[in-house]
Amino acid sequence: MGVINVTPDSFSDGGQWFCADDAIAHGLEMARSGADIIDVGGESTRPGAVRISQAEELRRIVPVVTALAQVGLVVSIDTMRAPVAEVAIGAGAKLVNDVSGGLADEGMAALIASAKVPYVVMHWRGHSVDMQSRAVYADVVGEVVAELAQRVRALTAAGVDPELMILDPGLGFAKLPAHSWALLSRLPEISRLPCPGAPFPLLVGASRKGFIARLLGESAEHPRPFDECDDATVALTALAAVTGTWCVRVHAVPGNADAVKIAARWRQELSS
Ligand code: PMM
Repeated sequence: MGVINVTPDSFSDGGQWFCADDAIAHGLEMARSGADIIDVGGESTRPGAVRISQAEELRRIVPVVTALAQVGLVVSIDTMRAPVAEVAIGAGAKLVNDVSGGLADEGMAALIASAKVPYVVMHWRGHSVDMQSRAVYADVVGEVVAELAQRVRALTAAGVDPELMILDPGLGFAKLPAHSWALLSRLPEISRLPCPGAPFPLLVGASRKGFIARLLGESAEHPRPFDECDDATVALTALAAVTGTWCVRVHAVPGNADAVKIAARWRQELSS
């Protein structure tokens, strides 16, 4: 999954694709480089980000979703708002990526239940403005599994087909670096959530995140710049894909597409 943040302020690629024409060209380029899905988002979720209006979110995403869907690409809409997801589906989006797992908008479950599209349910503890104050865990993997299981049950009760749910541990969202590393090292436990529908496909969004930048930087005060974290992202992609992760959400597609192919060949050998 290749990412396009049509935002002026995302931490990883903020401003680069804010103009619709640039965003569309980038989506086409990522598809040529091997992305199977193009994830279009209009609202930044970097730690501390303040929400934008629904009208502004729609203004940003509609031309990009429309143009990429029109040429036959599989487009995912990265939104927490049901009305934005609905417009995007009308414009051709085939998947909804909701970083709040349905918690930010009580209308989301009903929309997904009726639209019957694949739905990414990410682990989330609240809006970006103060989410890092909620990064408090005694057992991060156990708590993320329990909280995702709660979301899966609530969404299923609201009519969402569990067969269409994709789970995501929400790396960096109300997580300190140690939490993200613990979750990455135990991905299969998240997939095997104790709910009807398990094992669930997993989506992992590690690309250019702060926990990688901090590991590779000279010191905690000097993290590696985000756009110099792409090789490390490729390494994580290979590790996640080898454990059976369904999808990785990344900014720089070519190296990650190669890593996914390598991991698929590795898994073929393991199962033969
Ligand atoms: N991370 C970001 C935005 N959307 N969606 C999913 N499903 N998982 C993620 O980890 C995720 C996401 C924030 O990162 P960005 O600013 O680099 O897009």
